[in-house]
Amino acid sequence: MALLKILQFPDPKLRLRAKEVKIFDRSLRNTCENMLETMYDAKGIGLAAIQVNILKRIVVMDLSENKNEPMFFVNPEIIKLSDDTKEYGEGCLSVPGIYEKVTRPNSLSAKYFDIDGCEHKLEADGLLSVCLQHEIDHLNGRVFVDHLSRLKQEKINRKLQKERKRLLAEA
Ligand code: GNR
Ligand code: NI
Repeated sequence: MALLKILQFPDPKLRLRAKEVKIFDRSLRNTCENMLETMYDAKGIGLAAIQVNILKRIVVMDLSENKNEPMFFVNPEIIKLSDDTKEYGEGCLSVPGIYEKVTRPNSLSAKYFDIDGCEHKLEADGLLSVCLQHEIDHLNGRVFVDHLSRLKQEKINRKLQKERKRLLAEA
């Protein structure tokens, strides 16, 4: 197992579209394990492969209290989003220190493959719905700040720039 480096917004690599997984083998299992370890280490509840510079449609997640219920979604696809929406305070491991309310469809149905290549269907609301939408956005080159107003985005960019300057001065 290995810890992977998490790309930081606004890295242009976070804007690419991840490619479908076609082969379900040991290497996929290995990638999933490393992603899970990286996610737990960073205290996140989800991680998309693109965030660790792997351009594949893979998502790992663990929404459990005791961090002992890992979930893997390969080639996840949203089938339907509800018309009703809900606001939820989101953060992202690729945008550290930024937390903002995002409005998204409240519930969804989706399909995905598990690690062994078996297809599953899923209905979700609550945190699973929020997190799946957040992660599938990543696979399509989107970041949660894209959902915010221009004004908020500019504020976030200024804050991140300031923070980077501070870190550079420190070094
Ligand atoms: O750790 C995370 N927490 C979180 C909180 C609210 C909505 C979405 C998330 S996902 C995020 C981890 C992450 O960046 N996944 O891409
Ligand atoms: Ni994220």
